Amino acid sequence: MTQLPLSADLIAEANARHADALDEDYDALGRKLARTGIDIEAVLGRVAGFSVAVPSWGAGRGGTRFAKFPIPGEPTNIHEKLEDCAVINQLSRVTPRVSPHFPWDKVSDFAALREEAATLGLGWDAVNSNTFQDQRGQAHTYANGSLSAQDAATRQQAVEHNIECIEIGRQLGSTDLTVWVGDGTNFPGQQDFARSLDRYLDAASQVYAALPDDWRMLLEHKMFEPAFYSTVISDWGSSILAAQELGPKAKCLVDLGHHAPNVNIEQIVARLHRFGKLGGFHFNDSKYGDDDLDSGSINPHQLFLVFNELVEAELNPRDGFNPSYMIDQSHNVTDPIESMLSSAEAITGCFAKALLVDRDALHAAQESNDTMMAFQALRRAYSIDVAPILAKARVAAGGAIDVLEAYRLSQYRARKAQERKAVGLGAGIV
Ligand SMILES: [Mn+2]
Repeated sequence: MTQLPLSADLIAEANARHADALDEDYDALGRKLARTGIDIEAVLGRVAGFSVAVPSWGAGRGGTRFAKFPIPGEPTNIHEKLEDCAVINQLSRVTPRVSPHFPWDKVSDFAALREEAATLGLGWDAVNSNTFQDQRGQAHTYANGSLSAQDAATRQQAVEHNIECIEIGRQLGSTDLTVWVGDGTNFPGQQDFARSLDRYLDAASQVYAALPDDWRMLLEHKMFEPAFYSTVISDWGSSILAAQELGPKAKCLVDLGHHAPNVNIEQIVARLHRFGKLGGFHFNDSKYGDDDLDSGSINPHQLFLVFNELVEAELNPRDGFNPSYMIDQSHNVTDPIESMLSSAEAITGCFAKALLVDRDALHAAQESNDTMMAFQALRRAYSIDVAPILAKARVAAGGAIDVLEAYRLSQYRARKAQERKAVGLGAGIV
């Protein structure tokens, strides 16, 4: 029996106030799309089938390297985080899975945690290991790296932690392990580039060997931070080389914020897919070199172009196409639930716009070197307001027409501020 956190009546009452306007907008959009041969109901069906996971850590207020400013009612453990994730999914109906992080989300009974999530209408996405910080009681420090550390016992500890994450994931019903290591250097000469990668590959292959048959190991690259001179898995080149060496179950995970500014990420998506190595995607946005801002808040056109490649990839599957989509942001100045509601809508909206691209026209223009018409095929889709399709999909699934309005009407955060213990101050993480 599912027990969702918000009152269904409250959502229904809020929706009733917008229902007529939504019908009007949806019908008008349907007529507009029909003129170009697009069946809005078919698009609605695809949007209804779309989903993106939310990270458990995203439910709390993030922080910068300098400070974290908690808000009253913030979750302080995995149970409270799940409840918040359930609110996001109840309103948006597009975030039915949570991606946990260990050891942060560790509990004594994972079967019970799986059940708890199911009661809230949630499943589990990729499990994330953490070898970028030391935990209390840990035998060996990660100060000089984890899977690539010079010290063999430290590497072994990092391998064992990843294998433990796989075991936890099996209990939760996950089938992906996401591995991101902060390993790298802050000074030229600090480490040998080749030997540190050798050590990483050797340790990662031990993790790979522990993967169940139906699991994937998603390698997440990041250009810099916490290491500021060099990072072991710094870019998609290092990532795909490592994934190819590890084996078919190893795939690359692209995090939008983990590249140099202005890098053509949509082309990276196409490249990784071409070689059957695109395993997952982390959504966020950035202005400079961060990976923290809300999806689509800075460069929504880039998000659309990424989805254009993802839809193209879906139509041309090579070695299968089943990427794991997740929001990965740090909410420093907003209520995390509101940020993830807004981001889920931005992400789904770009997916919907990518579906509206006239692929035949695009491909014909490409084949005949008609540059302007190829570009216009994308431009036309990008300029369409797909909000009525998204809202219709949400309502049909029990969600809200206006997710932020319904959330604020629910007074959820104020209620949690009364129930939950306060979060301590301190520096943030990632
Ligand atoms: Mn990420």
